This record gives sequence, structure tokens and C-alpha cells, in this order.
Amino acid sequence: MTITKNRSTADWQAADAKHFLHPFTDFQSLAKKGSRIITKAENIYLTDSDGQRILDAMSGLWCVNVGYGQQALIDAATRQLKELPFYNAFFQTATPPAIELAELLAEVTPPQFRHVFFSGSGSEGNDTVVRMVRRYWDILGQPQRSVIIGRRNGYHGSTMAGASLGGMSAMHAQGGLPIPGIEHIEQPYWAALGGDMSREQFGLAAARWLEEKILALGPDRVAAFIGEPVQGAGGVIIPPASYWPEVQRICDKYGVLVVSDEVICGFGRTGRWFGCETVGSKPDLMTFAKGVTSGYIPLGGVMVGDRVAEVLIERGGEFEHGYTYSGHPVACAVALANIRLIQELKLVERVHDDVGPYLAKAFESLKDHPLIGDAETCGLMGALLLVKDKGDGRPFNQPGGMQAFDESVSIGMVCRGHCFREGLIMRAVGNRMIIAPPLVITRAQIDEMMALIRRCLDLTLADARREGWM
Ligand code: PXG
Repeated sequence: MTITKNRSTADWQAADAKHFLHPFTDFQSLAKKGSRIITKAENIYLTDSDGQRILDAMSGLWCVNVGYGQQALIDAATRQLKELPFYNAFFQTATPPAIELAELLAEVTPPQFRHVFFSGSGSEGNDTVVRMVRRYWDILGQPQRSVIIGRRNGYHGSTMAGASLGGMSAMHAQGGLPIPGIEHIEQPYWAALGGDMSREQFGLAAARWLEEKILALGPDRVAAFIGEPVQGAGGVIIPPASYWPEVQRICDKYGVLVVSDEVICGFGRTGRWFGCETVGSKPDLMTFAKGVTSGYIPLGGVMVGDRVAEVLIERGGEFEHGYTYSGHPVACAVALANIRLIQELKLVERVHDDVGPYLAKAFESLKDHPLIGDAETCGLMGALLLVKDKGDGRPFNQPGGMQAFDESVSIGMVCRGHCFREGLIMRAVGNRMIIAPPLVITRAQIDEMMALIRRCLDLTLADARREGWM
């Protein structure tokens, strides 16, 4: 054991504050408050350094699909570490785990996908997407076709290209983003932008913003459109059913490549293997990460559809791109064990037929709560909209844009504080409380989670009434 076992919480916090710069964090305010130190986990429960048990309704960070402590994944990593801890895939070499994972991914993804490019994370996967779609159009003799369209409040990672494709204004405000050649359209968020339109009418209207953008730029300049099937970090924004089929129709019409960012939606989260199957798109490229290894070890990549693969392979020559960890054997071995476990436990079918509908019903029953203006789910992703006034449905604050990481938005943070104290991890995105529990969650555990959610909403409501916020 290389980690000191018997340090106190205060000791961990002091060392943390002194040396560790956390992602998406105001360093100074966290140093004052002290981090929560998570020391172990089993199934869907975490334990912190004070011994408190916490129900993890966020699957770590949308990734621990098979739950914590799965022996098959631990064994796969251990075996591979002994056998061959690393070798690269650059110089005409490959390792068995990477080859076998490529084979298995081709099997579980939609039929147009027979090839994969590996990365170390979702952000790197989306950097690969940018390089690859531009290379595709170059090879086809259309180098001017380089613009990629993303959406406001979309999240595609934190590297230069990932953050540029995403539509988080707070991120764009730092470091000179977005990079050139990335454009954005408004998101398909009906509750915020739908006005008098029905959900389905709005879905069509939101898709047509894409057509307007393509026409404004000139179709011969547009390389690709990228979107999450369901926006995750933006607050679990579930698009109207009419949205993605219309997006697909428009992209087909102008020859624009469709990129489905499946980093959150992939590997069963929405009740199908991939989110594009749930929402009805037929992407040319698909970014994945997180659930591919259930987060046990970093791995990401891009599934490359036949339309792009054929051009890259048959006409492209060398693709000048790759990462040291592209096809890392230990990560790939864990992914293989993870995907086989998802198959064995029939987790995708379970989400679709059993726990997904059960969660949907439980969320429906929350609609009687005075704070809840809307409650919606897609598979095992769920969002609660917190409102000031149920009568007119007025939300606490307008999430409209990109407040995914804006800690000044109070009501969600108040609710999240209660969740922390009560032993529940639920995320706040502006005025939306969101969950994405491990796919192994049982009905009884959903009941337990819902009791905690209701209790935290009651505590938040009491605060709001006492403070005169509503
Ligand atoms: N695409 C999507 C759709 C994501 O959700 C990434 C790409 C980037 O993946 P990496 O592995 O580079 O982080 C993500 C990551 C949040 C939150 O607060 C969500 C993510 C990351 C950090 C925080 O919800 N998603």
C-alpha cells in the first residue's frame, strides 16, 4: 500500500489545499471550505473520510455504469498489468486488448461503425473528431469545408477543441476560445426557449436553426454538426422527439457529417447501447469515454462510420494524429471486461424495460412538490426544474445559456448542500437538479434515492420560504 491510511480528514484537506489544483474549481474558496475526501466505494455507495455513506446518484461523473467494486474489471486490470502494462500502437504495432476491444465495439455500436480511433478521454476524442472531419474534407478536395457547428450549453470537453465545440460561455471567456472555424446554434431546451410552441413543434424549430446556420455560412463550408443526444453537463436537457430526426434530415440534405457525442449517453445510459439509437440519428462519427470502462480507468475514442473510414483508409495516406495512450492495453482490457459485464448483466435491457421506466414513474410523482416545475427522465438520466411559482411555472433563474459551472446560482447549490449533508450525490446545474445513477441500481435503491431527494427538496423549500425566495 503506497497511500497513507491513517491521516485525518483535516490533514487530507490541508495537504489538498496546499498542493492540488482541482478541475472547474475556485481554488481559494475550496481551500477555505476544505474538500470532501472520498476514500472508498461499493456498488452505488461512496464512503468519505469521516465514514459517512453517500448514495452516488451521479455515477462518479456520469461514468460508473456497472457500479463500484466489480471484480471482473479489477481482475482484468490486474492480469493485464502483469502481462503487458503498456505498449503503443504507433509504429506498426498493436496489443491484443486493443484489437479485441475494437472488434467488440464494432459489434455493440450501430452497423455503420466498423472502425475505432482510441484516445485517453472524451476531450481528446473530440479533438480527434475535429482533426478527422477536416482531414476527411481535405482528402475529398474540399478543404474550405472546415466549419463545425455545435450548440450553446453543449459540453464536449475541456481541451482547446473540446471547449470550443462546447457552448459554455464561462469557458469561452477564458483562454481565447472558441478556436477558429467553430460556430454555435441555440440548444433544443423547450422549457426555456419553447415559448408557445408544443414540444414537438419546438423540436422542429430548433433543428431548423441548424439549417439557417448552414445556409448563412454556405453549405460548402460546413464540415460537421456535433451534439450530445441528451445534453448532460448542460443540465440533462432532453430534446423533443422531433429534434434529432430533423437534424439528421438537414445534415443529409447538405452532406454535413453528423457527430454524436456519446461520452455520457453511450453504453446504456439512455436505455439503448448508444444515445443516437434512442433519439433517432444515424451519426458518421461517435465520441465515447466514461462508460466504456465505467470510469475504472481512463479511456476514450471515436467510432468512425463507413462513410469517413473508407475515405481515410483508401484515399488518405498517413493521418498525422495520435496519443501515447491510444489503445492503452490495460484500459482496453478493462473496457472489454466492462462491456462484457454490461452484456452479461443485461444492463441496457434493464434500463430500457425495468429501472428506467421505474425511475420515470418516481420522477413523475415528484411533480406534486411545490418546488418542482418539471421532472423528466431519459433512461437513467433525470432532471428536476426548480420553480419559484408552480402557478406560472416561473423558474428560479433563467438557465437559458450556459451556467453549468456557475456557482453563483443559488437555489440549486442550496439543494445540493442539503444532498451532501443527507448522504446523496445529486448535481445542480443552475435551477436544475440532475441525476445519472449507476445502471446496476435496483428498484429498492431507487426508492431509497427518491426518499433522499424528497427530503432534500423539503429542506430546500423550507430554506426558500424562510429566506423569502419564493
Ligand atoms: N463530451 C461530453 C458529452 C461530456 O459529458 C466530455 C465530452 C469530455 O470528456 P473528458 O473525459 O475529457 O472529461 C464530457 C465530460 C459535469 C461534467 O459537471 C461533465 C463532464 C466532465 C466534467 C464535468 O457534468 N463530461
